[in-house]
Amino acid sequence: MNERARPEAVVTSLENSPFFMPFSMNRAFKKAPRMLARAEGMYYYTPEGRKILDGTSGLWCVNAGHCRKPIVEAVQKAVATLDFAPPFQMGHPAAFEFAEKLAPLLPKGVTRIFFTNSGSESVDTALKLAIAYHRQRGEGQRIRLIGREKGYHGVNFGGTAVGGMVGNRKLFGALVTGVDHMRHTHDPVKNAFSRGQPQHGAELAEDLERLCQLHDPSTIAAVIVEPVACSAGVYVAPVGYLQKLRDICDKHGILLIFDEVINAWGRLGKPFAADYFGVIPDLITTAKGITNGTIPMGAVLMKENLYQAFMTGPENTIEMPHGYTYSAHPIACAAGLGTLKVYEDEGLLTRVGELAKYWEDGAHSLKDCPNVIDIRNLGLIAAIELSPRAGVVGARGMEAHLKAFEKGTYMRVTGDTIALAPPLIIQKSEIDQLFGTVREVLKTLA
Ligand code: PXG
Ligand code: PLP
Repeated sequence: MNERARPEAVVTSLENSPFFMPFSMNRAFKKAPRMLARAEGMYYYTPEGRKILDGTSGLWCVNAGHCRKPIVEAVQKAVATLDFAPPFQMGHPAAFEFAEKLAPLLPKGVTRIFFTNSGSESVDTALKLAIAYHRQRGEGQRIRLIGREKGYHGVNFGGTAVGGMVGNRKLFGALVTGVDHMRHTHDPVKNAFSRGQPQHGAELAEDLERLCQLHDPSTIAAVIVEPVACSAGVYVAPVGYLQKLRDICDKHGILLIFDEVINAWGRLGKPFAADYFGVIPDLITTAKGITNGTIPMGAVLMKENLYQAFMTGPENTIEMPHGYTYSAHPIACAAGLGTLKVYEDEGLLTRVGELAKYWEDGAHSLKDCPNVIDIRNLGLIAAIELSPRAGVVGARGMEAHLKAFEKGTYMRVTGDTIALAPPLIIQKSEIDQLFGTVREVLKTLA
């Protein structure tokens, strides 16, 4: 591995850069940038050649590790063969091949795949499909959408509206009408330091029944939840909670959407969280790990009856007036096919089953560190929640992020919660290294 200094690549000043960085502290970053120049396997390398352990799979997406050869080669070949093909009223073989290869991996009864380019697009697509599905069946009054507090469903209008992270909503006005939210499931009094699924909180699903009674259930189109809510700080569905949601949805004819943008692709030791929890939703939104983060792509996966509801009427009509210029982009499909090959060859969609206990023990070993008020985990995901400094929520978390980067580890923080979800190829020695660094960082934090 080449760790030589590469002075030519070192950035001098970004202070006046025109780049408006997404979801970032632009001014602080441009004064003191943290740059990544290349990546391989479990590691990033800075322009100076410093080696950085990737503790959060990029942004929860690089499940097979970085720059994996089968994916890189598939993309190189694709870009030199068919740079673009129009996805409306035309096709290309890789789109059909990718859908064909994905189908056997989907949870039982989930059969059809609509391609998008991100998690946000998947969410807005799924919400539109839900409303349109009811309309197709003569229930056009079902237009309400139910999300949950602390939910993250991307940044498009629909996803922002059903999302439940206040900071992501407050700047954007009234968003979408007809949206309501269930309570979140975080109960630190009863559940702090739970290992895996919390024991308490199944009854919080009754909140959906309450909203049904408030709005009249026949006006509700769909409910969307993340089985493990990752962005807001890793909140795992309590034992029995998802099944209760499923039962209430069935009782009232409401569609259940699992947002598995992060939860899918082996993160919990199964291809999908629906498999892990044994609860099958009507629609699944996904993205990220579908191409290992290499090329942007997302997908909405649905049960057969959803697809069939649109396959009515004369054959010379467009059944679903929705889609993106880059839906099923040939290079994304190639990246997806390469990714599936790596997942399959290395058993990555189930590997976490063997690692989860070791990971859980590592995470909970940090319980004695200063300022730690909760630790949450499932599969290869862990959150270490720190108490906020008086009057400055997020400052301690951000400092942890900066110190970890100095010590050669990249990890996400949300507020004062450290969120870890490394590539699924991680070795036990690297798990030790990761939690060892977090321990060192926590010891030195004011
Ligand atoms: N739904 C869920 C559950 C997500 O986690 C999206 C939708 C949106 O996907 P796109 O591809 O449009 O970003 C996400 C994305 C973080 C973090 O650090 C999480 C996401 C994105 C960026 C940062 O928690 N999740
Ligand atoms: N990844 C892919 C793409 C698969 O098709 C399968 C199994 O069908 C798996 C992973 C599971 O791998 P294993 O059976 O080696 O655990």
